[in-house]
Amino acid sequence: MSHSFPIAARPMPGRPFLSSFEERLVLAMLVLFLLFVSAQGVLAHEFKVGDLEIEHPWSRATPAGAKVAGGYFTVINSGSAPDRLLSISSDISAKAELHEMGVKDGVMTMRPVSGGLEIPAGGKVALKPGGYHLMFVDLKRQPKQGEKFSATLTFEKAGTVTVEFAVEGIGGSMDDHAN
Ligand SMILES: [Cu+2]
Repeated sequence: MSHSFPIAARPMPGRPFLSSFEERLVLAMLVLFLLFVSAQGVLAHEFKVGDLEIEHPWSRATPAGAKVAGGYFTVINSGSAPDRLLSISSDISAKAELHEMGVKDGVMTMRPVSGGLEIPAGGKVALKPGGYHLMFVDLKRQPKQGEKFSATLTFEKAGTVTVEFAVEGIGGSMDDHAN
C-alpha cells in the first residue's frame, strides 16, 4: 500500500530543521563561552606591566589581632632581560616586605630578602606558602575572606603596577608566622 502525505503534513525539508539545530548549537556554545569567561574571572586574575605578568595575587584572612598577613602570586617574565621586584606597598599595612622561608638547623625560619627578588628573563617566580612570599607587616585591619585589597609592586625595569590580592580563608600553614 502506498500513501501519499498531504503536502502540509510532510516533514519540512532539511533546511529549517538544520538551522534550528544550528541555532541551538550556537546558543549552547555561547552559554559555555560565557560560563568559561565568568569562571576565569572568579578563579584567576592577572595583571600586566611591561614584560611581566602577575598571576592570581592572593592573601589569607587573618585571626583577630594578627599583625601580619602573607601575600602570594606568580610573576612571569616574557622579556629577554631579567627584572627585579624591589618594593611593595599597600593600604592594608604600615609596611610590606619580601620574605624567604628556609630550613636552618632543622627549624623553619623566614627572613627578609634584601636587594629584591630576581625574575629571570623568560622565566617565572612563584611566591607561595613555604617559599618566597610578601609579608604585610603591622596590619591596619584584618583582611577578610572574599574581599580584595590592592597593593603596589615596584619592579626595577617594568616599573610600578597596582594589583588586587584576593583574600582566601584562614588555613593552617607553616607560613603562618603571625604568632
Ligand atoms: Cu614572612
